Amino acid sequence: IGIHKRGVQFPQTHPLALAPVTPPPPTVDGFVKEFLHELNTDQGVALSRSSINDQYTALAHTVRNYLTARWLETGRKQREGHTKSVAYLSAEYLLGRQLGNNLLAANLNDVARKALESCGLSLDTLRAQEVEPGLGNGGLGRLAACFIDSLATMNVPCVGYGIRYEYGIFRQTFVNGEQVEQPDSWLALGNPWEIAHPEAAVKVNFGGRVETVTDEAGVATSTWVPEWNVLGVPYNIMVPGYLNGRVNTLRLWSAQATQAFDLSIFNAGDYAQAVRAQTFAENISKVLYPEDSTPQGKELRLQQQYFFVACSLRDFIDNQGEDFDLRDLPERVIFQLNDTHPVIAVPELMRILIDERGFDWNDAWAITSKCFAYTCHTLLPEALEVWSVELLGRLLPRHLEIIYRINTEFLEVVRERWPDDYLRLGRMSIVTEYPERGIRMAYLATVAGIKVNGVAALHSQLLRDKVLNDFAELWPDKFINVTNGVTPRRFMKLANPHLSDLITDTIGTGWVTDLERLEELAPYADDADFRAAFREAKHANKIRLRDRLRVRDGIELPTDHMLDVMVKRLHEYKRQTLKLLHIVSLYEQIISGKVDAADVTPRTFVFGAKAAPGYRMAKNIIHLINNVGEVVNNDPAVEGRLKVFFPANYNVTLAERLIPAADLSEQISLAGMEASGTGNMKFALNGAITIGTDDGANVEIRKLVGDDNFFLFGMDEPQVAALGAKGYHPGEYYESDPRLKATLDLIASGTFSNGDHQTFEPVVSNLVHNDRFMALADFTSYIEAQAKVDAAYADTEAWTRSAILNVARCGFFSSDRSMKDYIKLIWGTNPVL
Ligand code: CR6
Repeated sequence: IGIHKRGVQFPQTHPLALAPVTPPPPTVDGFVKEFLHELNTDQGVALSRSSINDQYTALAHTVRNYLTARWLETGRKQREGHTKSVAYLSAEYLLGRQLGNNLLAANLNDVARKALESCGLSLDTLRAQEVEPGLGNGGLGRLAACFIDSLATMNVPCVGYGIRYEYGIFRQTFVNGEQVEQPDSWLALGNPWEIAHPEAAVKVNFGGRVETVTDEAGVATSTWVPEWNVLGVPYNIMVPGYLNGRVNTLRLWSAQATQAFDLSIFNAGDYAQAVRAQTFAENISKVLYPEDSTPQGKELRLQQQYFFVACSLRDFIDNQGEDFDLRDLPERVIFQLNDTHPVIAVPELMRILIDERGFDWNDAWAITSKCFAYTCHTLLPEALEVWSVELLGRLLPRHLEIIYRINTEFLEVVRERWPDDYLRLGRMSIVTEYPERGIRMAYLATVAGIKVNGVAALHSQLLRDKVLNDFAELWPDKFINVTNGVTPRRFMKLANPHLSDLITDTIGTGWVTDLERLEELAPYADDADFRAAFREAKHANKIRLRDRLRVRDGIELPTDHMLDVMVKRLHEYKRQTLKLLHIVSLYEQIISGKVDAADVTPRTFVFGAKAAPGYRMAKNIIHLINNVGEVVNNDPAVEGRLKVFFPANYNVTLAERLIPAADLSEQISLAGMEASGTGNMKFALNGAITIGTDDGANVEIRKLVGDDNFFLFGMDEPQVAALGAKGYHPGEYYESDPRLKATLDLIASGTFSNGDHQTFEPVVSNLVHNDRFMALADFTSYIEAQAKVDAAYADTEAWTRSAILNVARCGFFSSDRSMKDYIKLIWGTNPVL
């Protein structure tokens, strides 16, 4: 296995073979023909005998066929144009279902619907058959998916590189209110969107040792003698631009054993031993690590990271052709590092250049230090990856050696700038000594990257001022901000057809690819007819959500309540508990007779959240939310006023139904903790109003929509820092606010645990005695803001006006704009038309 020769010249080429086969323009009859052809020849079944999965697969292939010619064409132009590409390196892509998105991009929706109808089939049924590829945990993975959609839509050459996990993020179920994880076997029924290229497999080495020989002139040469290896098999997935005929590629790597199994051992009868090597190798791409923002320093995870990065670099370089001069690499590519997960690519490129291509250190570094840029997605110290030197040295000894040298040379630069500042040297060293000797991947990325960006204005500022402050002093121009964005194709056009149609009827179609044009809606906020139509769309979305939840979860969602939604990973810093305290407090006030139920605004609270399987506190919080729902939903005292639902297994598919239906968007993290958030943008763009802290991209949302159209509460980041410095004692808040005390006491009393006091003791005592994320400090302010929400909601026309202004003023949060910023500030790539 090596590079597979491509582009063989065939003699006597038939004229039809000169260009990719273009399918006839999509007519209903043409589509039916193509669909039946796929069903018969590819699935090998007659329509009358076909299963829904056969039909879905044939439909997917039909759509794929229509896109194929454009895909091949895109590839050809890219190769021949020698243009600079973006290679987006990301361990996660949370794609969501493909069928609907690709029908939309190819403008095949209506044709497909009619074609299927004429075969007695329903497009909606077939769409529901698709299992979404959940190859990501949350925001970071979904962001990558939005970015590649935008780049394709903007005609920018890009290849997304990642891992084809056999099992994505676990499927969450609840048993007696507690989270139970089930494997996500998303490939069980096949994946019609991918094309495997086993002939293009890449070999990846691991382990072993480094041998150094010094020649007579005293020049040392290092050779890596690895101990074992695996193959990376690429799977290509189309990334079609929206209605522009461009189709980029997402290339995901799957691990395979270099030797399938040992026949001699098998023949001797030890079957398990015979397949051991294979099992071991294939484990690498077996499953996505389900930690969000708090990576575990596990060996398999480092194997995954190196595996996909080594495959991707080799693939990109080989694709440049045999006589490509690697000195030109910076003109050909920018490797964008999505968080620290792919940072091992830096020493890998150095290794390729030095060990395989014979460059000396300085030349290799001159190239490498122009090829990478780094996006940081966090502020939590525990989220910054540090690899133990012991582990890294064992798995990648040559890379460790290279990292040490990078560090040595880097510290020289620091010493030159700040002679004798030993503390600073220690602080900035890529190699840390505590708690054990380790490699700080964020520092390595910062040293190597041409740019380092945060993901929202506040986040980037805090990176500069706090987390990476020493580096920002050394290289002030390296640090920039690119605020995150979301794709309006999936999260408006596809997810919210009612609102999208209304917008298009009002301002035309251009907004889908030029989201700032939503501004043109602003004047309509004052138009009573438009407001009525806007409300109608929201109501229709609540009905669509009700119908889905009824079938999916057996939930009966009231469609006449304010819909108050908090969906995101379960994390203490995001403060689902603060939301819960609000709900329990409302409930407590009613059942204790302090408030008349009739005076309470009818609200339905919906949560969606997965907890990392090993995160005990998060799981306890999930249990509590479910049990609060159980009690509240069955208590006649609050009937018609409060409902609390927690549909299991929140994912992209559910988000697409949930977000368009929401009235209130909960973005309540402790200020200075949420790097950006992207759910916040999706809600605002779909006409929900935000209640939120001054954190992440909330800051920018509020600035754009205006204070009147945003419910701000809580401490800001400087106040949080000041309180932390002074010493935070949550118990004082508990003692001094009777409403808070009553709320926490109600939980502690066992009301939500059949009288048992132990079940939720961890949550309660953590809040009262520790409360790292200061939920109690923000409680009063939050409750006051929620009272304002109730008052505002009572004025239907004013509320609708605010909601419309949220949509109109959030065009900035398109991922197309994010991509423009990356291009202008970092990549210097151009669209290729
Ligand atoms: N957990 C941030 O926490 C941000 C996304 C995408 C996160 C979140 O605020 O919107 O990245 N960070 O930039 C990490 O995953 C490390 C996330 O999704």
